[in-house]
Amino acid sequence: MIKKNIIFYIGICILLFNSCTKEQLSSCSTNKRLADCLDFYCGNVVDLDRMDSIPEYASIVTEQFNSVTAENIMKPNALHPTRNVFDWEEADQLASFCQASNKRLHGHTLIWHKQLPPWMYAFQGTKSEWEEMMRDHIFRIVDHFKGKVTSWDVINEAFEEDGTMRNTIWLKNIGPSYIEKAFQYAHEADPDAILFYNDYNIVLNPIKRKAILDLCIQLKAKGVPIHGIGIQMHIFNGFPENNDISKAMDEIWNQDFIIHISELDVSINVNGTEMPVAPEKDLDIQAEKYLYIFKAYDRIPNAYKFGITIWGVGDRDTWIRYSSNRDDYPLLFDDEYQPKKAFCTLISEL
Ligand code: 9MR
Repeated sequence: MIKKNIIFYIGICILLFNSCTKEQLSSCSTNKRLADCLDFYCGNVVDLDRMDSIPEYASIVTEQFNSVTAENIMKPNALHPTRNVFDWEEADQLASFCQASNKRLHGHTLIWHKQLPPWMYAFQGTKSEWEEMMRDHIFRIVDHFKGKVTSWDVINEAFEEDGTMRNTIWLKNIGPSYIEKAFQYAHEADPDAILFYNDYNIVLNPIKRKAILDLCIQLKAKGVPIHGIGIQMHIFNGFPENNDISKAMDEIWNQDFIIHISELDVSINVNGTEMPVAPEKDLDIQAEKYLYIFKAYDRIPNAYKFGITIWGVGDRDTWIRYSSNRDDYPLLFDDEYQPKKAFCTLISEL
């Protein structure tokens, strides 16, 4: 059930919110919508528990963004917990929220090596049985969300840093063709869905970028329905260099692939030192980095802009703190959900 407070926020924000006009830009206020400052979609990842229990979180998601990615509830272990059972409940709630608040929903992710249900890791079968299992997984999910989910990360993180294909259960049991098959199954289920290959270190690592791009070009030439590349963009204040960010984007759209900056966050603590408070100077650098990325993205041709998705709302929500176990402040809002320098800079400069 979609909770009442979410519906309440949708109503309030329609009444209160100003669009992003130049006259209103003198102060940093969350009464200006980030999405209104842009002519491309701007999204965030959503966690339904936080949506329901933290009003500030819910209001930022509802008010500032016009696109949504599920942080975890549309991954294989959540949607497909046992061989013949799919669990749509939470993802359906999210889809209803997106429909009610007029937000685009991006599906993340169909095929990955992580967050798979135990039965999938343990599956035994011939190559064709594996293909059939993968087809059933993809087809049933994409078909269920047809008309509600605009786009899918069909394949997530299939390459290693040295440019070889990651030795996942999919590669081991089906072979390299699992990638093109996955795109075909998704396309069969929803011919209107925009289909992405999504990965990290695409900017930082030219070897990995080339391997991904080469494969995508080759598949597209064969008629495989692969439309875009998701550049996750989990980056740092100091790197990658700004020029490299633009160069990587240019290389991708020049090959006729739509670009989704799909998981943006800008870490300020590369060394993982103790950092109980975010230093002002680092937050200033972070703001410039965010601004550069948004401006560089804005410069690519409109036809190739799928949008930018930020990977978390307030700093306290970031995956970096609990996955990498380090102090960090990589997002647009602080631990109390107040706008940071990065948010204010985007609102005033874009
Ligand atoms: O943010 C997600 C976090 O809550 C999960 O614990 C983690 C598990 O692997 O996945 C995080 O999201 C990842 C995304 O699905 C794929 N790219 C990297 C993201 C950060 O790890």
